Amino acid sequence: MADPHLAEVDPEISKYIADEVRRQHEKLRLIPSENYASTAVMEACGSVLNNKYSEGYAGRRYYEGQQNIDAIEKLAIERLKALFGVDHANVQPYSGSPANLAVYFAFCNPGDTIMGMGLPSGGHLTHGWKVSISGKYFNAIQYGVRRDDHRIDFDQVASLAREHKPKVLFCGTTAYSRIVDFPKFAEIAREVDAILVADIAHISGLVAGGAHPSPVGHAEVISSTTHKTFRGPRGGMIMCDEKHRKAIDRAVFPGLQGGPHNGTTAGIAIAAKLAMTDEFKSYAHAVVDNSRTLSEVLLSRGFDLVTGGSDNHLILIDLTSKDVPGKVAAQALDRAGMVANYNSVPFDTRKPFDPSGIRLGTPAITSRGMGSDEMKRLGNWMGDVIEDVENETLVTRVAGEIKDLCDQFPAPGVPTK
Ligand code: DSN
Repeated sequence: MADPHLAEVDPEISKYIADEVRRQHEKLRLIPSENYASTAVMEACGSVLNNKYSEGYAGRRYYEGQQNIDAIEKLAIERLKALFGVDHANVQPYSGSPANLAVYFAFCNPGDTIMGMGLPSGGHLTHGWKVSISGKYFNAIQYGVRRDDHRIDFDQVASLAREHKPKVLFCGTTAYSRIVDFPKFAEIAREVDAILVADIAHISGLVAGGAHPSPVGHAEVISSTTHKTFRGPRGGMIMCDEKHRKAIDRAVFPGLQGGPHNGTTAGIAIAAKLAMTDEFKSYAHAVVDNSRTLSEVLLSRGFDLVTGGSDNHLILIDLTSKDVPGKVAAQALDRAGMVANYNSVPFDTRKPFDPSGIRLGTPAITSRGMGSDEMKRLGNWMGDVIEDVENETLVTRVAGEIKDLCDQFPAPGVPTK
């Protein structure tokens, strides 16, 4: 059977991919949940592993021909156990949302009480927000941040937990720029006999690299995506104490999913191997250093940062004082070569589709090797554009300067030729 290359089979898709390569090269990608996976990870994801079905777990599959897949999945699991210091890892969840759904399925029945951080405060949809299955199928109690400093309101977490006695207490965030205090959550979970689940999707690379405290020893279950600060493939993982191994494995398969995506499993194994290196530890710390530097420049430009700064990879800006809606700012920044996302801020008076803030982060630009000097330039470009959003001459000039900068910092996994 003829087997021509993509450019010949489907020139339209081929062109879009080529355009995306260019976009990912010549813009500063600031969406904090995005990154550049390494070439090695990309190779595994695009390999023949795509062609194999492997329902079940290593040594207990429902299909033959698993000689290589079993070895790959075992390697991924062993490396994650060593890297994070956990008893068990399941690497089959298709991504973060299915991972969290599997956690609920492992421990809860429909109607049970669960608790998580509300989306408007920086939690994730799957932590019980009303439009998600986690908010519809469970009695979801939502905690938030304090009005005065926008930090997690632990008095509220404790009083809601005592009142509602959730089976599962989720901690972990998607739009929160500070350290998550896992020991404090664990204390509350213990008091009400809840299972503490730490969703470290955003920070798993920082945890692996020692740039954010680990939830291990505090949370009995840890869920994550694998493609954010962890720099792996698009995927998910659940790590847990030995006592929960069976419940988690059963919930993922056959509870929720069919065959695992084996190319992704290999990508997770590779990412875990890379995350054990000193180079990765330096990367994780550089992500945080860059976020701090960028925060300082933005503060010096008069921006109002939620919580007043950042000690992780992420910055949330409330643009109310600049009198520019988040969406307008995000669109102008994109035209100028800086890709962030518009985002609600805590206690936002605007609607989620047209909110007051923008969210940005340093994982991807740090993967390109950018550092303090580049953060200073970036903060000032952002200030210039947001303070003059309709100035297309400025936007074009900044986009050109950013392209020149990007040419000096090739991105991992993005072919330049
Ligand atoms: N976790 C989301 C984000 O932070 O972008 C995606 O689900």
